[in-house]
Parts: sequence; C-alpha cells; structure tokens
Amino acid sequence: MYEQVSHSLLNAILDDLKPEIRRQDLRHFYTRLGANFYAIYSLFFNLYGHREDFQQQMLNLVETMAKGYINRSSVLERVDIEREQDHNWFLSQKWVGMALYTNGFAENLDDLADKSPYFQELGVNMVHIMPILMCPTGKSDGGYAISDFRQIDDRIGDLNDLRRVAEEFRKRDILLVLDIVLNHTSEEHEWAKKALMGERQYQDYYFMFDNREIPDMFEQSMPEIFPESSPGNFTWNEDMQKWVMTVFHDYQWDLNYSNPNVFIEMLDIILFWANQGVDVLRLDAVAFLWKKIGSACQNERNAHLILQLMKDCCQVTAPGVLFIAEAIVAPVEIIKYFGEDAIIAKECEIAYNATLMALLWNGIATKNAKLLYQGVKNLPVKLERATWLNYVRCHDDIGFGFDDNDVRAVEYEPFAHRKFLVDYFSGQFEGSPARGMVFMHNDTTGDARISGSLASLVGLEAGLESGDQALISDAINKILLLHSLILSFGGIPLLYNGDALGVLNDYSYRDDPSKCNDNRWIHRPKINWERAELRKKQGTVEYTLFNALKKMIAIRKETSSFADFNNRELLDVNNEHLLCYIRFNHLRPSERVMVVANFDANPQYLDLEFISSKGINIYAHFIDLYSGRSPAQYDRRIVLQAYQFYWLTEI
Ligand code: OTU
Repeated sequence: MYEQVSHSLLNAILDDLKPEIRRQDLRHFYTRLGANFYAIYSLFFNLYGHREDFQQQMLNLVETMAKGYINRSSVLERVDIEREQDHNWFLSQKWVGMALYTNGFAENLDDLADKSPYFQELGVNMVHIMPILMCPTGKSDGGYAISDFRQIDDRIGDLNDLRRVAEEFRKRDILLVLDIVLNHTSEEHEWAKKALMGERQYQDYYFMFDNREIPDMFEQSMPEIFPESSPGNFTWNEDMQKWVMTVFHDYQWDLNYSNPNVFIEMLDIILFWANQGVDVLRLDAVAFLWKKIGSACQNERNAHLILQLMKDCCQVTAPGVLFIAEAIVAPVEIIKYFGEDAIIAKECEIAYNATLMALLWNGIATKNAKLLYQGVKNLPVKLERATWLNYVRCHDDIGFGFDDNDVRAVEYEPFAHRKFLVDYFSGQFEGSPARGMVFMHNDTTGDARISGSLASLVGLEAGLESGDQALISDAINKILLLHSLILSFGGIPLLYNGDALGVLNDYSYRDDPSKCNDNRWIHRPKINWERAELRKKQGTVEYTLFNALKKMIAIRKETSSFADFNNRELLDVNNEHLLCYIRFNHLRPSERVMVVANFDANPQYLDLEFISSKGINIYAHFIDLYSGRSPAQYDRRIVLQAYQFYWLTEI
C-alpha cells in the first residue's frame, strides 16, 4: 500500500543505508519492502513510535532485513520465488511431519543426516529437529534455555553438520523445521551476562526490578507455568540485587519486547536461521511475548503485533519461510495466532492444534467422543492460507486445555472432569491401563498436566508387562485410531519420535540429576535402533504399528480431500462413541471421504439412515481406503469394532 508519511520515511531510510548495503542488487528485496513497508512501519510505530530514537530504530530494522537478504543464497532465493508462485504449497495433503530430539533419534546431526532414509521409509517429509543451540548443561530445559542463538551445541554438531542435514533434506524433498525461542534466554546468554555486569543497555533487554513492588503487582494476575520446580514468575538475583522476570524456569530470563533492540536482535536471529536453509520456524511460547500488569501476560494484543511484524519483515527477506505458532492456549486464543486479517493468515501460517490434541486424549479416557465432537464443532474457522499442526504427542506434557463451556455442554463438571483425566492417565483411576505421570500439580489451583509416551498412556506398557494380549491389541488400535484422525483432520500431521515404533516410557531420567525434576523426560526417548529393526519382522508390535502408519501416510498423500482448504464437515451421527466427519475435495466437492472413528471398547454402529440428510447415499457401496475393503454392514448400519476407524469412499 502506498501511504505518504511512511514512504517519505522509507526514502529517507534508503538514503541513509550503509554504503555496502546500497551497492548490492536488491531488486527483489525492494519490491517486497515497498509492498510491506506501510504495514511494517505501522506496526513498528504502534509498538515503538513513542521513542525518541524511533527513526534510527526503523533504519536499524531495514538494515537488518537488507543484510539478511544479502546473505541469502541463490538456491534459497529460488525456493522463495517458487513458493511465492505456488503460495498454497503447504496446505497440500502431501506433508507429514515428525518431531524429534537430535540425540534421541540419532547420535548427532551428522548421524541424523545418515538416518534420513528412515523418514522416507515411513513417508515423513517435514522434520522438526528440537532445539540444538548452546545451552548450559543441567539448566537447559531440554534446549529451550539458550545461551547462544547462533551456535549449535557442540555435543550435537556444528553449522556445517546442520547445512549437511538441510542439503540432505532438500535432496529428499523433506522440510526442515527448527525452533526459535523468542520469549527468553538462558541466564548464561551474553546479554544476561552483560546485564549481570551492570550494563544498563542489556538490563533493558529483560525485566528487572529493585524490589517486590512491581513483581507483586504482576504476580496478582500471572499464572505459574512450572509451579513445582519453579514457583512464581520472578527470581532474585543476588549479584545484581534485582528481581528478574522468569516465567518458565528460574534460569530462563524473559526478554522485554517493549525494547526495539530486542525485537531487532531476534529478527536478525530468525533471518540467520532462515538463511541456513530452514524451511519452517517453530516460534516457541509465542503467547508469552508481551507482559502487562493486571493481565495473565499471555495472548496480549501486542504479542500479536510483534508476531505480525516479524512475519512482515521475514516476508521481505525470506518469503518462502513459514512460521509455526506454538501457543498452547485456549481454543479461541490459538486461532488468533494466524493473524487478524479478514481472510489471509498474516502472523503464523501454522499453529499447534493443542485443542484437538487434548480432545483426542479425552476421548481415550472416556471411551466417548461427545466432548471431541463438541470441541471440534466449536473450533473457530481458520483464515485462508493457515493450517493446523495436528498431533497426538510431543516433547511436552498434555494439558487438558479445552473450553469449559464445551465441557459443561456435554455434562461434565470441568474441575472434577479434569481431575478424572489426570487420575486416568496417571493410572490411579480404577481399571485404567495408562502409565503416565502427573506433571506440575499446582496446590493452589488443583491443576495438573500429564507426562508419558503415547504407547504407555494407551496401555501398551501395562499390556506387555502382564502379557495381556487383549490389552496389547487395544493399545495398538488406539495408537492407530488417534493417528487416523490427525492424518485426516485437515492440516499437517506431526508424529512424535518413537510413536511409530510404540516406544514406551523411559524411566532413566530419574537417575540424571539434571532431569529428575522434570518428568517430561519420560517421553523424550532415545531410539534403540536394534529394536527398531523389529519393524521389519512380522508379528511384532513394531511391525504392526510401523507398517500400519506407513500405509496410512501413503494413503493420506494420495487423497486430495485431505488437503486443508476448510473442507471438513463434522457430522452428528447420533452415537456419542463415534467421531465422524466428511472431508471433500475443495475443487470437486463430490469427491469425498467419510472418516469415522470408534472410541469405545465395544463395537458400535454408524447409522447410515440417520446421516442420509447429509447427502450420504445410504445405498452406496462404501470402500475403506485404509483396508481396501468394504466395511461390515448390517441393516444400513456400518459396524466398527472397538477402537476401529474407517476412511470411507462411496463407489
Ligand atoms: C514450550 O512449552 C516448550 O515446548 C517447552 O519445552 C519449554 O519448556 C517452554 O516452552 C519454555 O521454553 O510455552 O506456549 O510444559 O507446554 O510451557 C506453550 C508447558 C509453552 C509447555 C509450555 C510450552
């Protein structure tokens, strides 16, 4: 958009650019800068316009983008242009993701590059390598307490190794996803160290207070994230004689985005990683980016403005790079991380579907899909060019963050129901086969979350231990059921390292002093590759799971109705044990797949007559895409066994 105030500023900035920047061929850069400049200027002004150095900061911002562009390789620039031309590329059903820790999946980055055939074997073509940057030993929060944003942890490798991974992935058409931990640094980061030395400029990168007055005001409305291991949101620093804001662990210092220097530094880091060949950046803990007294300090409007500004700037330098919002917050809040535009996502193109994840787990515990149905029905409609990351498990705990109104609508009492879920997954509920652990019980609020691997949470561990074949087979079916939904729901499915092999809880963290206070390590496994070979041996659990998922993934990729173009219709099927939706091809709506999943431990019927009003031809002949067979049918009802799913097409 052309607007005179901002454009005269743009002209002034272009005149002031450093000579080495001016000498470059910046044609594409200028076109995009011109297109986005009004938005960038407005957002930057909104956040920092009150400052005397605003114009200088604006110049710094443009120079940061220009430097980033100059450092972008021609290969990556080509990718940018290809993706500009095919701008819906990431909405295709062809993408299937997996999240892993480098040293959990392989020995190091080099070994990970060597192991990339495994991804192809399973069909995974988007790999989220969890944080690999420098962290202090012991105080690392699993990589999320970074002491140097540009250096790779030397136990894992170096930048050359990462480039090799990126190249290997690009050759195989696998997307590389890396984290950007925006919200905080380790207390050992250079900025924190300078702040510790008393440098005012760096103290202003964080939130620091001489006494409890302001911290106490903040605390009145801020929840606690790690109440057991890191209660409160501030930590007293003896050396500085100051209270430092530490929302997560006491060694993770929150960055202060009301300081434009922080914004520009972090943008520079984003562009640095974009230029290493990263396709997608997972922006960690984005809900927390803006702190305001009197609020929960999550989902603040300015947090959204910061993300919009980051997107606009990144589009100028590296438009092919996508953002994933990791905002594990209430359903109505998550949706806002796609942006505020009336139609098109202009914040993060992808967001974790934490709501679906929690609802799926609820379905497993209750053997019932009524809350799942209610929650999916009330999922706000996404913007165009925005997509979900659908997952069952990840490296974090499971929080039961669904909407209380939905919980009440299906006649559960929210507090008691969440207590039931925690009891169920920690195996304390009578008859529960789950082997999870309670994570971060909050004595004041009674809240708690759950840790545990997928396989252990659905009863595989208990089944293998007792040799109970029925339990083992139920666990396998539950794992497949959950994946059948994340693979067909609409969005990018994200598998978690080990889940395709049925990896159980790993209790070894208890013996490691740096991990024993954080039971999330129970589900951050080290893959035993000898055992993983069992995926090739018929009759093993590994074989059954791996090959079933491999097949599901292959079918997903062939099924254009599974692409994500707001093309899902949820069906009320008059049976609360079943979740059922239709996915249709957005260009050819008659081409469709009816997905139905039975959460119950008993067989259930899908009554075709009941849904005939939805345009389903009850006399049609159905074929299940997954098994290739017609489903068992009885009196115009389709029969589903315990924990069975179908992907049905009509022929
Ligand atoms: C994220 O977590 C990471 O995924 C965690 O591994 C980190 O510990 C945390 O940030 C701090 O960097 O912030 O927006 O257990 O679900 O903290 C959601 C709680 C987050 C996590 C939550 C999450």
